[in-house]
Amino acid sequence: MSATMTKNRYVLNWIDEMAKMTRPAKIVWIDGTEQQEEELRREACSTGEMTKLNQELLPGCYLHRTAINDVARVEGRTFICTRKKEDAGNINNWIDPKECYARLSKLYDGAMEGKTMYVIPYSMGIVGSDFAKYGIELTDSIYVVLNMLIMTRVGKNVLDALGDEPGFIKGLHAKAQLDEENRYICHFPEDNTIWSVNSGYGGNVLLGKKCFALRIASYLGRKEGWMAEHMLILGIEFPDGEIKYITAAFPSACGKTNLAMLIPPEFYRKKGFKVWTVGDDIAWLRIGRDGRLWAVNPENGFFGVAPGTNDKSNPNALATTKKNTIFTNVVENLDNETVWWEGLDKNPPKNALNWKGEKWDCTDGSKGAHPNSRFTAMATNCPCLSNKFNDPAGVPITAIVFGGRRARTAPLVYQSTSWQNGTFVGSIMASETTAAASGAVGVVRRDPMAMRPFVGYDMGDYWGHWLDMGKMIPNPPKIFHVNWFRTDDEGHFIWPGYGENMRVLMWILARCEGKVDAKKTPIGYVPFVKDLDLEGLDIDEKIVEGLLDVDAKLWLEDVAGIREFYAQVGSRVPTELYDELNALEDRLKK
Ligand code: OXD
Ligand code: MN
Repeated sequence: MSATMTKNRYVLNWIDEMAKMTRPAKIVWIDGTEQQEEELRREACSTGEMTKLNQELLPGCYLHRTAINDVARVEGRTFICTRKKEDAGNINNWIDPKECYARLSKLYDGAMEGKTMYVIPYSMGIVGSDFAKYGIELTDSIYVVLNMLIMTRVGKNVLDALGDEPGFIKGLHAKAQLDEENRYICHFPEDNTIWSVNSGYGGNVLLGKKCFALRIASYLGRKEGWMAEHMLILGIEFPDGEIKYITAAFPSACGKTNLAMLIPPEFYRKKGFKVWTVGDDIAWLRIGRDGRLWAVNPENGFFGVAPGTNDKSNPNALATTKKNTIFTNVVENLDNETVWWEGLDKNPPKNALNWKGEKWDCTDGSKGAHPNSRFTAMATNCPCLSNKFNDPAGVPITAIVFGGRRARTAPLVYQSTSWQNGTFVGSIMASETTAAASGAVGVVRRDPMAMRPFVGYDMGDYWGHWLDMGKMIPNPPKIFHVNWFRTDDEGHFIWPGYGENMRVLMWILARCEGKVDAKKTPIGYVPFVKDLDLEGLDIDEKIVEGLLDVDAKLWLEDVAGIREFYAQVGSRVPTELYDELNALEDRLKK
């Protein structure tokens, strides 16, 4: 056993117990030093777990391929194991914790024989800050260690900050046989515990991210009076230097990273506007002493979707991936040891391996990169990283934006009429599914607050917590909904999206400041076209009118879908949300 880095008996006893079950040949503590990280990279390359890329073109960059059956989050195999089934709710999968521990113990039994168990002490949030929460992940995967070193703050200082306390999240991960039938991503929120087995894919195994910073943290947030949300955080700097911050929740693979790193259209840039990224996936929100809602990004890196990332869609993300990045399931260009993915450019490599590691012929119509292929990149390499990224206080939030991928119903943007109505707007979010989770792609499903796969307790209680927070925040952000994805009859996106989304964000901020009027519709406030800044954009005002249109017939169909969904969520849906739904239906019928 390598030297321990703490005397905390809760930590040591737990590691002992887990090691007795998994029986690793040795235990290595991850200290966060560059020297240890480099040794691990070397070892991963020697076993083929990673491939070193061209160090002149992509310094510090590596490629990894997952198993072919292990390429996305597996919601069907993800469980919330509360003692009472009702506390996990109808939307989550549930197993009784005792039964789950017993079932998984069998899968973990001897799973690390002949292998190393790595002990990763990590912090979500800035070590020592009010927002920070600590975790320890035990894993037999160097890939996991190297990703966690990018995505979280790792090292001995985490254990020092924890001291002798028991308050850390206990995460156990073993790859085992990568057996799909026995893949489990299990959360025990009442025990601060996460057990993950038989997967090696990021969202299932980087336990600080979805498992801790969303599922366990949402549970803790309800208990402790704060919120953990699937939201990006960005700042818009005005020419006078003032910066206003927005959080936005979109379902997985719907452009959160692109919006977070948006480059303003030229005419805004010329006036001196800038956009700064605080986070691209997760926000932890607390009420500040000034009565506003403040947000931090608890992560330290980006685990972004590679396909579609290019120097037009997201030049900042692309620049971020040029060094110290781990690519997963992208194309390997054998001529110059670089990487490629669909949508990077129009020059797929001729001499290449696809994401499965097979020789790839880019003319045969097959995809080279997996649609959910990823980059794991350091936040500090991002050219537009906010100087508040490392500020322990976080940033004050002016507006919360919800968004989905909807071909028709939702207009380009609308504003809710109150916090309660905004909570309702979040609760009825719907989106067409993407490749970020296994299953069919392009099917509309309800994804409230983009948290359907990530709430660590009953969804109705979660909405109740939103309503309670609204009562506690003296000066709450205003709540909006956007939809960049309306399509025309041929299925083409109508709104240009990407950097042009800034125009919508500017309307949102103007509304927050009471600077512009809006049209009251049955669903909320919609912009007058004249108030959307369309300068320099080649789009007919009539088309923009169309994007803002609220079709009562489609919305009434949606109301029926919402009723079904609320019924599925069950008895804990707050009555306030039914009041909102009934009132919406009445307004639509008028
Ligand atoms: C992600 C996801 O990886 O939401 O962020 O799947
Ligand atoms: Mn996400």
